[in-house]
Amino acid sequence: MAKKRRTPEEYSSDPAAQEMLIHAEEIGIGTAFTRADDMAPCNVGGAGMCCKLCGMGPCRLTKDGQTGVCGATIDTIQARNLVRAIAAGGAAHSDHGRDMAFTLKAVANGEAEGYMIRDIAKLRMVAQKNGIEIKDRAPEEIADELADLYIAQFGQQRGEVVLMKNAPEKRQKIWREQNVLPRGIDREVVEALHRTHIGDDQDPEHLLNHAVRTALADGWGGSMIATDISDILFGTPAPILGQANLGVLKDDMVNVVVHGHEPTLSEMIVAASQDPEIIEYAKAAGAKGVNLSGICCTANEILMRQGIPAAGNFLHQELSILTGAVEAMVVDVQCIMQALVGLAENFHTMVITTSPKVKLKGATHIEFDEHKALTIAKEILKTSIDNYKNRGKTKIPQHTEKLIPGFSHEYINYMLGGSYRASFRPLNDAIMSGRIRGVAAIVGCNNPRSTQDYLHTYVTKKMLEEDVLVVETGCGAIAAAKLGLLLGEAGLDQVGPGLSEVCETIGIPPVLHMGSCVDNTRILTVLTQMVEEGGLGDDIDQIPAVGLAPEWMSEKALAIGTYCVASGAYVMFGGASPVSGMPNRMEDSAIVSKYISEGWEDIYGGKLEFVPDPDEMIEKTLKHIDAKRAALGLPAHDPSRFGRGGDERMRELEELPLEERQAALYGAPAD
Ligand code: NFS
Repeated sequence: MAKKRRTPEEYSSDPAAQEMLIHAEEIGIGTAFTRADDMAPCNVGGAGMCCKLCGMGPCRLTKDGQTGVCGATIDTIQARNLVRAIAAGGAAHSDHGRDMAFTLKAVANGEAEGYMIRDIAKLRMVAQKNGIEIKDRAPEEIADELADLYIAQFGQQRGEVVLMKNAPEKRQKIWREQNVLPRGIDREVVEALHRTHIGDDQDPEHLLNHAVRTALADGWGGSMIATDISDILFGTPAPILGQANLGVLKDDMVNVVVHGHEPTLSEMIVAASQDPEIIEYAKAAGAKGVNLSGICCTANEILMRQGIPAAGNFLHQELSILTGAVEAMVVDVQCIMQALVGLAENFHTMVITTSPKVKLKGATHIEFDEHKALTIAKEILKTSIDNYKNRGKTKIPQHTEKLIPGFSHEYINYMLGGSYRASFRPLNDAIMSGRIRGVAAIVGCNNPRSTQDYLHTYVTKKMLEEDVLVVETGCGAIAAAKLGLLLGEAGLDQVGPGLSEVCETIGIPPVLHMGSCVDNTRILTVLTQMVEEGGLGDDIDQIPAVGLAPEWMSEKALAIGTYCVASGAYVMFGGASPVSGMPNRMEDSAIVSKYISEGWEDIYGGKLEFVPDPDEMIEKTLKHIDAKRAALGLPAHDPSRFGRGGDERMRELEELPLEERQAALYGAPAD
């Protein structure tokens, strides 16, 4: 019997997606949305209660007191599964960082065709922070030494990963005391795999300790390396006008969609697409030119640096092919659905894999090599252009929204004080005065088990009403973009009065797009700089801030959540918990959930919780922010104090008798 299908509105809150899903149904093609309907998730595995680490199992633990064949208890099994997921997520981010480091090395040595060091100021800043001499040295020389230092962090066996020093002093002390400072990035991932092998580490708390160490190696290690080097090679992002959603595809142009994560390839495709030779080639094929757009974090990388439009987030990858207007989808690593190849066979679209690490059966493989990047990028584009003639009927939903991405921590610092007074002071002051109640980082994926973009945008909108400044990355940022929440002053009427005052004064949108998922490290840097600026405590856990991943699905999200918790943040995930257990049936299956929440909070001041109900997530967020405000001795959030424009307020004051006016302006005189 066919499973019950959800309606297009239940699948996605994005009208472009709804249109494409209706189209898919009409032409009888399945997508992740319908596959999610057809595939009921396994309750036992989903709750983390299945162990398949050895050949004596898989062991499904469903009764109180039951153990695996080896005697493993439910909490050990859940902890092991979580550690493995975090190791995989951290490995993905960090391997991306490693590739960036090798590219930097090649650029420094003049061996990387087409690349250059675009942001010398950032190179010098990062090098100096890492103790590398910068005086009287050429950028290439500095870059070479920095590349060597960063490459060494992966294989380092002893000591501490150098980037850990970027965290507040107090935080580093906690990590040192807990013995969770990563020694080397690869070492922690390997040890995570070793410890979770049959018959190794079987103390859940001890295992979860290593989950923290592995996640820290990602957040303050591999991911931070990826962000630093991307900025050095391609420029530190600054606000730029962009567009998002499927309407960015063009009927009269060769549409090439780049999808995945690493900017090394996508940046070169951007460069190649502007090459006169390629434009001519496209024109000779009967098109007006090449129209590039991005999906997932690749979209974020080229959107925030080059203003290249984003065709969409994770769940848009299939939908973009369904338009029939995509000549090629060029992918590298991570978040690429295997279903793309089968889907593309219904159209003329070529799926082109490029990474030596990622192949899909049936896709065209054009392997990328940073030493010959521009040549390969041109080859990819020519192959895509050659495919234009095969295009059939198209159906491009006419939905796009403008956005302003590009709020790197450097830019936030600059915009708050200008070149001469760049500082986080105004942000801290706005939080201390109560204009900004707190900060929420809303990040992470789409998940076809919930309505696409709905949770992201619902929670974001509620936060804004409550004067909570929102920063976003990854697919969450694209969700907000598609809804028009990342636009200057356009949405300020829906923003709380205090936050709206701040946004108007500085001239920023109330939701700041900070980049891709590896760029969550920018959020760590902002939090650290807020601590250093003073007035909000002496460690990250004291700042009135939360991290939310309402529609998470990837192991990378678990790694991010964990390093944020270890850094002191309260992190809530929506959707299902991979360690939920079945507490009603098996009491011990709640041990791990309790430990990553209350246990980690005792140690790190941050906690990890899974909260499927968005209203509960919002309530908990505000409660946490208010509690942190109270602990810092800051005034309680009171929106009635803010929100009237300066002129309006002056006119009101003019009506008052002199004494009252003075009291209102300067406070009541002291007795
Ligand atoms: Ni992040 Fe970026 Fe998107 Fe989720 Fe995938 S693209 S690295 S994992 S789905 S946010």
